[in-house]
Amino acid sequence: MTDKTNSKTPGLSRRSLLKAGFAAGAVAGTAGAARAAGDPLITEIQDWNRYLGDGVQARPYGTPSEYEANVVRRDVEWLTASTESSVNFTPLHELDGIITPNGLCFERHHGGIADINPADHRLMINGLVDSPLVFTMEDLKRFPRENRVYFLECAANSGMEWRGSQLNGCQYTHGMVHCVMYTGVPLKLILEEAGLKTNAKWVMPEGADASAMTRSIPMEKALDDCLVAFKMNGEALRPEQGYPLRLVVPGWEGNMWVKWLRRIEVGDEPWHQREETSKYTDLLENGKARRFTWVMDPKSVITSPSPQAPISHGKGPMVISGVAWSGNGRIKRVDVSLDGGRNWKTARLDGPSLSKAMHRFYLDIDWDGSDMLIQSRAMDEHGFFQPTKNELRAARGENSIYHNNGIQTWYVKADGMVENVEVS
Ligand SMILES: Nc1nc2c(c(=O)[nH]1)N[C@H]1C(S)=C(S)[C@@H](COP(=O)(O)O)O[C@H]1N2
Ligand SMILES: [Mo]
Repeated sequence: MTDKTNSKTPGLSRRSLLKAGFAAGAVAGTAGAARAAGDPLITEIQDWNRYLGDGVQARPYGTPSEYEANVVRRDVEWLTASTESSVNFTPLHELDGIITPNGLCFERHHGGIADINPADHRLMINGLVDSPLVFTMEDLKRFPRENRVYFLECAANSGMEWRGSQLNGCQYTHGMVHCVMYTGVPLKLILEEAGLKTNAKWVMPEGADASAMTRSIPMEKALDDCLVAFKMNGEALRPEQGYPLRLVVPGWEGNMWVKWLRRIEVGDEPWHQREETSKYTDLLENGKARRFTWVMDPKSVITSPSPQAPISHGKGPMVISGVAWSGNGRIKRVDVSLDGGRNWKTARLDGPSLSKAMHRFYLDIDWDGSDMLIQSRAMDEHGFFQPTKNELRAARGENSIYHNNGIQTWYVKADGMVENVEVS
């Protein structure tokens, strides 16, 4: 290298620039841009600028920078008895935009991850059809296919919060949700291929995993927007997301999105499977249970600042950011409160606004450095909005685990640290 600035000992001119820089920095005060003037990271050539980097085949399948090693799915050990029937959580506090990267989509399985060679995978359609059929993966890829972005939320997301604020971080309180672009064949086309009998009113997808997950889905939904999907974000489904085939049931609770999809039975009434009777029902105060509560109602959460993403920069301009979604359609508006729900400001929705997909919102504020109780409240295009947690409890009692879409409160302290709290 001939460039003098790349020589080992910095020249006089650089040293004096450095001094001048420090002086300028001191005068300029706290503004971020001015601080850069005396920064050795600006005035000194760094190793990564000096030496060649890795070549093209160093990372045949790309992974994030080593500095992002903390951005991972995490579980809560005491929450479940085994790792095979368990859950981990999407690190929402580290993400932006509306798409969840494949390797960070939360996982929920009831019998571990099925390990399936796609060449050995089959999808059977039987029951009230003219001709029962069996498809290979290759057969399925010959049907016209679609690309759609949808959120998937487990009905148990925020389930721990029914009894008060518990887990300190939106990853744990709200991380049983992800949003990806699926490529798949409309379920309608596959059912039509088999030919539906006139009394065909329900379908029952079944998984090829050890739990053989089965749920009843009404025919109107099956013929509306369900997909038999084989790709997520452009590449094959991940094994933990149902490789090689999963059902996509837009806007409805995650449990119905059967992974490792091997069979769809067509019937004239629901099957009352375990997962729709003893589980995924909501026990009310009077001893009765709500059943078939399929749609995921509007919900939102502030992802930053949040307990895992405290404010580190002190008072001044900052961005409050979060996500909102609704199983009914698009999010129309998100309001943000800085004072525990007394006053509300309308947040800025940014990025694509797609039906039954995640929406990103921002509120750009000038923080005066005092305590805040921050909340977000989503409203969808049909006018449904998020209730407070106490409104939810008044309507449904406190026996529930599922379908908690109550407004979340984060207590932001003057030092920037954040805690999960509830306001009454
Ligand atoms: N075959 C099968 N499908 C399944 C499950 C399962 O255990 N087995 N879990 C369900 C539940 S409860 C949820 S919330 C979603 C989770 O999807 P994910 O693991 O892609 O996040 O898959 C659903 N589909
Ligand atoms: Mo779930």
